Amino acid sequence: MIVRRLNDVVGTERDVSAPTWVSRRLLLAKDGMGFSLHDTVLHVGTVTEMHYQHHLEAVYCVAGRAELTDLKTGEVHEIVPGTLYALNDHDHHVLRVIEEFRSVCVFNPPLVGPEVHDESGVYPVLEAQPEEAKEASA
Ligand code: 9YT
Repeated sequence: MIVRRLNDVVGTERDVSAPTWVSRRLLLAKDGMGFSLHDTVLHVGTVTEMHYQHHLEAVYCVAGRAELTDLKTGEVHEIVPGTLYALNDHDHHVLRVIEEFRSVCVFNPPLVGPEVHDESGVYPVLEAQPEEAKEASA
């Protein structure tokens, strides 16, 4: 069983930042769950374009407010606490944050750890390194 707290993760290699967000990766590929789970905050006033071509992602908003635009259809959704959106078709989308936006994000396949968006809003597919190999190279 894994019991892990946000405080255990903050300031470690599981705490990953990009210009518009910070993602605390509570579960990663190496935890063996088949998905990763993040506590992610997007900063107020930011606009983030994303296109997860290699991953499926579900985002459950727990605080704040954002406007989500589906860049294929032009459809716009208000995302507030209690709202889930699932990118079940690798949907190209943009999130405009109106109030600091906090969410629980789940990725399949799981992130390995350090992924951030490239210039097209894509996350790369990284190979998970077995724990023993990492210890040996440290
Ligand atoms: C809501 C969203 O997708 N934010 C970007 C960061 C990403 N979800 C992550 O790695 O936690």
